[in-house]
Amino acid sequence: MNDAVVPSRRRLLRAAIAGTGMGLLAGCDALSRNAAFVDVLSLAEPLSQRVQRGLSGQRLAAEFPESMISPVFRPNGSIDPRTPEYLALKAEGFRNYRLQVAGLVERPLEFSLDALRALPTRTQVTRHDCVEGWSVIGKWSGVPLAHLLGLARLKPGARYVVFHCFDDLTGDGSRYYESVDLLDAFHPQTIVAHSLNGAPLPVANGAPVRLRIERKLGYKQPKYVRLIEVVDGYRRFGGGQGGYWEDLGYDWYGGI
Ligand SMILES: Nc1nc2c(c(=O)[nH]1)N[C@H]1C(S)=C(S)[C@@H](COP(=O)(O)O)O[C@H]1N2
Ligand SMILES: [Mo]
Repeated sequence: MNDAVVPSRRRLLRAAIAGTGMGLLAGCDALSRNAAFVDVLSLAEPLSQRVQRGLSGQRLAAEFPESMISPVFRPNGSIDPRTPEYLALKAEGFRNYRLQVAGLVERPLEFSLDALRALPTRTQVTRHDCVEGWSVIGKWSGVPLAHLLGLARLKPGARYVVFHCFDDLTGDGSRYYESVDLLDAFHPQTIVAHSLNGAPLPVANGAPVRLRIERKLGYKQPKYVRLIEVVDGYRRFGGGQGGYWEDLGYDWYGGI
């Protein structure tokens, strides 16, 4: 694959920003002209990832009729986090939960659950594919991540978004985390989900808030999200590979 894919991917990102309404927000025209931001598309990437992106661009994941929703959205990984900070929030019905948006942003933000629910909402019925070999279909509602990032306004140098979670899956004091590039962060089906099948997220599926990044495999759908951090690189987090399972050898791109 030669660099010929890069210009078309730049166009896709501009289209993605326009499609999410970002173009209407103050500062966003400047953002889309910002070389560092657009430069996310020319990152050195593994060949497979460039081929996949080159072929599919901002293609949407399939969405399904409500009649196909699975009776139970099978939970996996952490299903009942026991870290002290999570237990304290859960004990209060998440009333004191605040989702933080920070890092390379002009305006760091915090949202209560009520504040998140009052923001523009996208609902999508999608299939979740775990690498263990099972799939389930669920209806998710939440705030497009593009909207939150538009409110926070990216600073020059922003290239990735890291999601920090409350749970300690291994039990060694570390916390689950994940990351995506800006193209996936601004994808129209990337939402900060607060509802599953029309009800608040159950604890097993990531209460109070999880990401849905619909073009990605299950392990790239972080649950129990505490902080959304905009960064210039993800090497300094965890084991340096961009996510909990990536640190154990899984592919960072994790596309489907
Ligand atoms: N914080 C956190 N997020 C996580 C996990 C986890 O253990 N902790 N497991 C991942 C994996 S491997 C899968 S398949 C899905 C499971 O989501 P579900 O429990 O809603 O089915 O969450 C992903 N996100
Ligand atoms: Mo998974």
